[in-house]
Amino acid sequence: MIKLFCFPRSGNSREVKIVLAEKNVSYEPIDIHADKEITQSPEFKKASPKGTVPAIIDGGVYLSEAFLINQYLDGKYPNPPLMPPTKEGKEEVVRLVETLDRVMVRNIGLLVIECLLKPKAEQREDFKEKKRAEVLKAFEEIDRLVQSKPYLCGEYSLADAAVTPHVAAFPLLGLRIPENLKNAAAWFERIKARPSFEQSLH
Ligand SMILES: N[C@@H](CCC(=O)N[C@@H](CS)C(=O)NCC(=O)O)C(=O)O
Repeated sequence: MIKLFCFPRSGNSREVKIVLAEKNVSYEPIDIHADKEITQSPEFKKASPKGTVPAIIDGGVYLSEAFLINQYLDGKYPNPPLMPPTKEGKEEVVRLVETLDRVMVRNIGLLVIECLLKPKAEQREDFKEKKRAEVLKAFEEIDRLVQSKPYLCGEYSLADAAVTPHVAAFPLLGLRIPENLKNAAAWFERIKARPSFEQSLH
């Protein structure tokens, strides 16, 4: 069975949990915060040389980075497919995930640190406002993408899985989907209605 190194509140780990749920693949979650020795183990270090989660061990395969893991899973468990069938379609998903990671997901990560991990007295309000504005700017692109299709690249794909946990964290970060972005709001309702949303919570 696949071993997934993770911790319950890790958004990046949830990206992988979503894909495992979509594909109905069972796995053994290993909470790296449950025991300090886990991160010191040769197994974890081999799976995740940078020490980040998610990371997996699947037989002889050791892999980290959420999107790389998800591409691996999509190849190994092709049903249901979470990548478009054509080369151009696949390239579009990869490009979009890379772009959204740069312009949105990283800024959400910085907001998590600033809003949730720092003591209140050390939090910089101006920094939070700047990052919130950058996230919402990027969100306009999501609204545009789902204007005429149900999901970011047409059918539900790894691109949707890649951003779901980070959008789900909005309320914790003083963010909400702006009312004028009705397409994006409807897209996120569709995402939340998928069983993988609840199944990936823990
Ligand atoms: N680009 C990586 C980011 C992984 C990452 O930053 N994970 C966080 C948890 S959400 C982590 O492991 N933080 C602990 C650390 O950096 O030591 C991915 O997509 O997997």
